[in-house]
Amino acid sequence: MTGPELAEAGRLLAAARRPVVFTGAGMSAESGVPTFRDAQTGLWQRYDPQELATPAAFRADPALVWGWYEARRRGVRRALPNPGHRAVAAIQARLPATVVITQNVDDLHERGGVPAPVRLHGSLFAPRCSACARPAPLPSDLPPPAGTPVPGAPEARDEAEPPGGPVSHAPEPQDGPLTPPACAGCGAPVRPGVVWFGEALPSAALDAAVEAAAGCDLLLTVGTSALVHPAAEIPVVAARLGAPVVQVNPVPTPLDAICAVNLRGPAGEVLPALVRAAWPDADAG
Ligand code: BV8
Ligand code: ZN
Repeated sequence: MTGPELAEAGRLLAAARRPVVFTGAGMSAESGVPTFRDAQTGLWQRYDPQELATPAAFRADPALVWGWYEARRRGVRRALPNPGHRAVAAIQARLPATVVITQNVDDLHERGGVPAPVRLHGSLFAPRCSACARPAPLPSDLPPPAGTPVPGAPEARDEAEPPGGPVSHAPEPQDGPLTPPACAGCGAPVRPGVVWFGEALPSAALDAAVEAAAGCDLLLTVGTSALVHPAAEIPVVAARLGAPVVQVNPVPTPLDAICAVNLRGPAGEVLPALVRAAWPDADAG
């Protein structure tokens, strides 16, 4: 990607001191993690994610919902951070005041070099009891994240692996309903540590996100359709308070109108180019 938009976005990033990077599912698309817009595969294709990701669905069929999250957890474990994730880490390395806010429940920001993103919708890797909220252990047979050297295992997959080409070393259990474990404390079913539709966002995360957006001098929104609320309001908070908003998305979204620059392309290509445009000497990660 080149052109005047990229140059302008690079100028805005180079001038920023307190940027916010706000990400959605598109950030992880090139790592092979399906977005919410992408059709589901296998058993899950007949379910609407927005229906499965609800307390009602878990009450009605805990094994179906737990199985879905287990399948997503394994998918993320097989995935690798893409050059977009590493570019976000490069921005934070260059500007330590950078706040990364994500709607994603995968751990690719952390594995891509951003230690503590603000998680608005929770994580696939923080199960807890559905009754007493006691944290629960991850399933013992969960494979380690791709790229993690496994002693004695065939050569661990290296970064050169084509992005999005998930390769699993462990045979995958049947992809389907799975009875959730019981809480070690009260015996109730364990649930995924994510925010379901109809549930309130964690107030600490939401407050931190609003505060960062209100105080930023640039907001970079990456790979979100901006249809899910209240998360979709975060870029609007920044724009209302005068910060320029730069969007990275291959297609237009409801945020187009508030953006100073719209960069139409995939995050894994655009973000490294943006870092190079801002800091020609920088290693984009
Ligand atoms: C709540 C965790 C109340 C679970 C998720 C106001 C207006 C309208 C509706 C509402 C409203 N306020 C509340 C609602 C209801 C609802 C909502 O927003 N509904 C929408 C659908 C209309 N919100 C809620 O229910 C929220 N809770 O309101 O509670 C309350 C308050 C107090 C007390 C009690 C209750 C909770 C919402 C959170 C739900 N949980 N995730 C899980 O993951 O399983 S949301 C989930 O979906 C994601 O986290 C994410 O937020 C969203 C998906 O959006 P995106 O990430 O943007 O992804 P999407 O697939 O849509 O788009 C991908 C984009 O990437 C596309 O634009 C594509 O072009 C682009 N792209 C593709 N490839 C690339 C790319 N971009 C760059 N590079 C690429 N390579
Ligand atoms: Zn419990």
